[in-house]
Amino acid sequence: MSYTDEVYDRVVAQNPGEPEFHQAVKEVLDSLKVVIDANEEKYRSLSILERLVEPERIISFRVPWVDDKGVVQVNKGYRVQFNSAIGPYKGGLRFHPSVNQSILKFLGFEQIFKNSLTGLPIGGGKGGSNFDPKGKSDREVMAFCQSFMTELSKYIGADRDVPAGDIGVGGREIGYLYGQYKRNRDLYEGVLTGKGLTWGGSLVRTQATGYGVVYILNEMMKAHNDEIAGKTAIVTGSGNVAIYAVEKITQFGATVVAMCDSNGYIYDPNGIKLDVVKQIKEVERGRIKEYADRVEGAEYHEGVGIWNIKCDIYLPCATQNELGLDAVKTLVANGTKYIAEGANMPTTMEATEYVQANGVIFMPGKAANAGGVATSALEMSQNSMRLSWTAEEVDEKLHGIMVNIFKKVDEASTRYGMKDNYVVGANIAGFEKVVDAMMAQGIV
Ligand code: NDP
Ligand code: 2IT
Repeated sequence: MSYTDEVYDRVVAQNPGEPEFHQAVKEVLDSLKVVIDANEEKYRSLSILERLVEPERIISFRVPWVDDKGVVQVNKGYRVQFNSAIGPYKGGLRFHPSVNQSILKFLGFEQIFKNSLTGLPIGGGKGGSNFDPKGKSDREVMAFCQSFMTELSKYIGADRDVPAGDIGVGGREIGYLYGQYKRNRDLYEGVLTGKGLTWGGSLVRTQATGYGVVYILNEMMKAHNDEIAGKTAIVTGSGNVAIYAVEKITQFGATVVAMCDSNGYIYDPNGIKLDVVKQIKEVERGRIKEYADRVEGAEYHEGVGIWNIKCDIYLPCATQNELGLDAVKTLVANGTKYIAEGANMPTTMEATEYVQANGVIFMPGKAANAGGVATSALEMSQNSMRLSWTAEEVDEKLHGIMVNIFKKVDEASTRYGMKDNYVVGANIAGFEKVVDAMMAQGIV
């Protein structure tokens, strides 16, 4: 049995009930097979893969807080500190009722390779809670965040572990978390990213993930003698990543005809009016359904099925495993040519294999959505320098980073004889830097 298969079996046996973690590990190990096989003795003797799939540390804690009715609520809190070979742990916090250890381990594992691809000195981590911010008052969100940070603050720091946002964690939550960290630790330091502009945040961090998806999409389309202008696109979700992917792809000349949330999707053949979506989602914290009430000619469809709409470009920007085999069969049949993942692991393994086998150019999340964490790392740089860059400077650096990621991914896939297989390219290119650092640092 190959070393990669052995380690995968070990992960399944030793981490029962963690299907998302198994899935993320399988995809990476399958890609790495060509690299590992060529150096099997060396990697085996150092147990490199066994170490790579085992988080350095997982912190799991109780989060008690009091709701507006005076009732004491208890949530689970976690931080997975996965790998610090190339820098302090870095990765978002997710607040969503579905959060569990499996999901955070998959996200932390992916983050190792994503952060490596950025070229910046950041290790891999992820955290969060099964707390559901939906329908909660600001005071309830603050009470939860303060309790969560009271415990988390013991384990993080500007040179140790730097969390940020993810699903359910945006500027409001980062503010409450930062305030409590500062109060507990009495340190004004860059311990979180995605901060507000008056207290250490970076310009363009809000837009960075979505913009980065479109910058790398542009590179991959150019490499196939094509362009974004004039194309029809679907962007799933309607949160932070989705909104700024729509903004940028529209600037590049595409028409976005559909978006969604977890209740249903909107179809607007005239092109999504992003100011309306921003008002509903960023200001009112409402449902995407309301778009159809406000925009003439737009339709709302309850439930799933956004992929039934014809498009050239599909950007899944909501959540893991949102895009399955039946959905991609429809996309392929309707002529979709490009998929770039704004979300983390939104496409199932079978669906990924199907689109790759059917001529769709596919960019995996760990490359496509790396602009968010890359700009977080730029926020850390600015905090360390105690200076702020202009929006133009940050955007230019972000653009350069995404162009470089495309080059690295393309080069690695070509080097191993799998040109255009960007899944393999991203996993190998991400792995190479991390494994080099792990080997240099000895058995730790
Ligand atoms: P937000 O909380 O801002 O938005 C999430 C969006 O996805 C919402 O519209 C939400 O709808 C929707 N959604 C969630 N679950 C489902 C579902 N099961 N079906 C349909 N829609 C769903 O999160 P982000 O935009 O920050 O994150 C989106 C994805 O991007 C995640 O996978 C995240 O890990 C990834 N990501 C985020 C980065 C960032 O910088 N924020 C960086 C890199 C990746 P609803 O409101 O109904 O829940
Ligand atoms: O998945 C991700 O890369 C993020 N949620 C962003 C992490 C970060 O530290 O900015």
